[in-house]
This record gives sequence, structure tokens and C-alpha cells, in this order.
Amino acid sequence: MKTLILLSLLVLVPCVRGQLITNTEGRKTISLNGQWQAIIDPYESGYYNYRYQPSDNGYFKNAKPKNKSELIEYDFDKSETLKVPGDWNTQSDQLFFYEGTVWYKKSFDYQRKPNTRLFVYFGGANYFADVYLNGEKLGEHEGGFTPFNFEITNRVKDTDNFLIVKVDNKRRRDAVPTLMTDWWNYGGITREVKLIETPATFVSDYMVQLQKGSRDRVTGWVKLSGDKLNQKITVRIPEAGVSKTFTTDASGSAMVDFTANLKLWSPDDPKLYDVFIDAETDQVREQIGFRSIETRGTDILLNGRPIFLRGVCIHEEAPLRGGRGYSREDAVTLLSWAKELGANFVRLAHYPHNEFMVREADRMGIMVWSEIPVYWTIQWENPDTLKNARNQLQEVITRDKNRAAVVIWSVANETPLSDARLTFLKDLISHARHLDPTRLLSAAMERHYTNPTTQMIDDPLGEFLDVLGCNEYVGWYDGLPEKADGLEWKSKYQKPLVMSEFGGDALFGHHGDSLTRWTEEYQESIYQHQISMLKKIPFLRGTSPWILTDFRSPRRPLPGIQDYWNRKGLISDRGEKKKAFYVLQGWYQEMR
Ligand code: GCB
Repeated sequence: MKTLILLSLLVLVPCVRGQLITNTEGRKTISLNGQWQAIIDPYESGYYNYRYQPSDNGYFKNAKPKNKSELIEYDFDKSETLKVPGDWNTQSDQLFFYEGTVWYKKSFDYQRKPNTRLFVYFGGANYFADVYLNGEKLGEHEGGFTPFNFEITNRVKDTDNFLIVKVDNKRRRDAVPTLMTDWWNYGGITREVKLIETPATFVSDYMVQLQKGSRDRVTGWVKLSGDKLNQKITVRIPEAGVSKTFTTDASGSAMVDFTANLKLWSPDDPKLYDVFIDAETDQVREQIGFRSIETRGTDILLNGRPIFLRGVCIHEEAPLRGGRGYSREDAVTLLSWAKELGANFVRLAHYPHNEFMVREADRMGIMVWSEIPVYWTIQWENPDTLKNARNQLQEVITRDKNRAAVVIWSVANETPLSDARLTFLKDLISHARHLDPTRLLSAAMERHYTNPTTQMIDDPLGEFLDVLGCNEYVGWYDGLPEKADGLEWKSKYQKPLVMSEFGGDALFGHHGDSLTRWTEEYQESIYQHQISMLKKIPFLRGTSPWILTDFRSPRRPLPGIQDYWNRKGLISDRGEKKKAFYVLQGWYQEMR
């Protein structure tokens, strides 16, 4: 029995690289947001010497001339500042199109306390971050949309600490995403930075969710970090009368398993409970919702009942001001627009959005499709690229696994068929299932014509997914809007389909007849014809048209119309609703 428990622990408790701390809102934190000094370094001369060798005397040393003769060619204290969180592109005209390295520096004092550990936590930095404290390297992180942290307990001083981060957003062929995307490569420390204080041994992570298919059995695990790893842990949900005690093993892990009579989370009633994890040396509190999500044949079942996902795609483009969204207010604005549309579901494209988005979705009752930027043309055969994609997937699952709102993990968007791609994506799918056995797996796939009026979904990836995702642009890249009328959809799989993208561009306020490109009328007509077509697909169980708001893209230069914005938004970059918004809203109202 003991070996069995140990074995199942090994399977279920993921070994989280660098012990990513979760639920930072539920811990003692000190914000490092605000103005940071910044040096723009297009040639990376703060990192490499003139022989292009990494220098051990780079900008991370924050050196100052010790006498009037000493030569030092940089000075953080006299440099410009950039706001954190925030992308650099929208903070300075000279950085608008910049792709390269910027060095950030923040000084802070810290009163050290006995039996307390200290971590520096980054919500996200795009794309590659090298992090230094007081001239010494803490570590590095690759991936622009997931959090990371470093322990600094033994490195922090009482005064004059300097934290320096080299952020590099150069695109790379082997990276995730790769060279070609249809969104702005906003660089910088784009999400919050904070110090997290914990007890010497603390609850570093936990998963407390309904077991797949069950509506009353809560399973999961708790993990401690520190040197007092053998402890009694109590999981309490006072409002549901739950108080269950478990004992952690020598590695600090305990399985959680109990039954409870819970009011289930749903878009109509997004019930969240106060959940407490009490260890002997720490206590963490978090609001958690409980719901079940599964599929049966071509149905998606929420809490055992079939549901249609009335959705819309969203980019993490800040509403109204443009630039990378990062705040609770940004999240509330975007999700409120989605609600006004009649949505109960959003696809957070094409990378993990900031944590406020999923937290607010939890509170507002909006189901979430969360994805990683495995987009278009990844290097399928490169083991480092796979490692990177796996790590980004692991980091987002680690961060969001207790959010009832998140119902789908998606591993890819519009990736071209090949054996290497299938092997790569199967690996990601099994990794996701291992880390989180409770949610559905999907990907936005392509489809093809078997004859001029038949669209076929038979991507071999479909066999490994729970929900088929499919992007199509009938009426925009593929014919005129009325082409949709004569189309029939077929699928090789007995599985639910979410039409994960469709749509077309319109500049708000630009009018004409319904065959004139870029007008609100053309876009409106696409939605009208699409909706009649979608209604006829027997296995359709959700839609997330492209997209809620206009978003910046370097691939969209058309003057006077695009001006570097993808105009497929139902709402403009200034918050104005286009005609198609009301067409979709009408359909979603009918379906409620
Ligand atoms: C797509 C992509 C999305 C693009 C969109 C477009 O298929 O998935 O990232 O932005 O089309 O507007 O072309």
C-alpha cells in the first residue's frame, strides 16, 4: 500500500523547476512595480565584450567610477526610466519597433527577518530574462508569458540592493513562438514584480480540484518547501464544513482526497469558496471554485450537463490605451465586453495571459481556453524547442490549475501537418494530462476541402484531443461571405468541435456595401453568413470568433485602414463596437 501511495505521488506531484510559487495574492508580498532605470542595448555590449564573449564585468555589476579617471561607459542612475509592469514599445517612440535587449534596474532596501525566506517573483518578461541581484546572477528564464521566481534569502542585504534584469525580445527561429506571429512582440518586464516572504518551511504549491467526472470528490496534492518537510496539513473549506488532515511525506508532499457537498461553479453561478491550507509552519488562503468538465460523444458537459461555449478570442492587448495588458482593470474591461456580447467562454489567444484574466474569469463566470504560443511554424525536430514549449505549458498549468474558469488547455495554433509535429504535440498533450488530469485538451487545427462544398476535419492530432478546435476564414481569406452558405462540415472524429476562429477586418466607422472590404458592413455580412453555416454543424459545441478587439500587428501595414492593427476586432482599439458585434450578440442571446 505504502509503495502504491508513493508511486501515485510520483505520478501526480510534478517536479516544478525552480519551485514556482503559486497564489502570490494569498501571500505576504512587497511590490517592486514602478519606475525602473533602463538602458537600451541593441548590441548587447552590457553583456558581451568586443570579442563577443560573455563579459564578467557587464552592466549587471552596476559599476560606478571609483575615481575621476576610471572609464565606465554606462550609468543606470542617469538613464531613462521605464514603467514596470509595462511593455517598452508603447512607453517611448524610439522603442516602438525595437526588438533587442534592454537592461532594467531597481534598487530596494529590505529588513531581513529570522526564519523567513525571500523570493523575487516576475509575473512575466518578454522574451528572455537574465536576472542579477547585487551583481550576481540569480538565473534566467525563457518564455514571454509565464511567471518565474528566484530565492534570494541568502543574497539580500538590508540596504541598497540592486536587482538588474536583462530582457531580450529578439525573435528566434528556434523559440516559442518562432519568427512569424500576427501580434506585436511587446518587449519588457510586462507583468508585476514582487518580493514574496514565506516562513522557512512553507506551502509552495497545491492542487485542490474536483476529480475528473466527479461532482463531490476533491482530489489533489499539497507540496511543502523547506527543511521541516514532515508535517500535518489541514485543508479547510469552512463554508462547506470541510476540515481534512493529511500528512506530508519525507519529500514534503501529501495527496489530498475527500468528498464534500459543494455548490458547483458555473457561468450562471460562479461560486468560489475560501479554501485554507494550514500547515504547521504556514497558512495559505485562496478562493477556489469547483466544477467538473468532461466530454461525452460530441457533447461538452459542465457539471454533468451539456453546454455550448458561446465565446470570443481575446489578445492581451490593453483595452483603450493599446500595448500589453497587465492589470486587473484591463482584465475586467475585456471580460465585461465579452459578457456584454453574451459570452460564457473566452479563448485567451495565443499565449498565457496575465493572472488577473483567469482570476477575474473565475469571479465573473467565464470559461477559459488557455494556450501556449506553439504557433504556425515551430521547429518540431529541435529538442530544445520542445523543452521550452513543455516548460511554458508547465508554468501556466502550475499557475492556473486551481482556477475553475479554465476548462481547456490548448497546445497549438494552426500548425502544419507532419510526423514530427504530431510527435511534438503528442508529447505536450501527455505532459498536460500528467500535470492536470482534470481538464480538457484541445488545439486550433486547420481543415481542408474534399470538394468545393465540403470542409473536412481529419487532422491526425484530433485523435489525441478531447475537443477539436478549428480555425476557418470563409468570407475573408477564403472566398466571399456568402460562400459559407453552401458549405457542409464533416469530421473524422466523434468529438465536440469548437470553431476557434472565424471573422474578417473592418475599420470602425468605415462604411460601404456588404461587398466592400474593410467596411463594417462586409464584416457584418461575414458574421451573418457564418452563423447560418455554424447552426448547421451537428457536432459544433462552441465558437470563439476572431476577435474581441483590434490588436497591434507588424504584419498589417495598410495605411488609413490597418496602420499596424489587425482590424478583425468586434470592438475597435478605442472601445467602439462595430456592427458585427451586434450580430454575434443577437445569436448568443438566442442561444441562452
Ligand atoms: C489566424 C491566426 C491569428 C491571426 C488571424 C488573422 O488564423 O490564428 O493569430 O491573427 O488568423 O487575422 O489572420
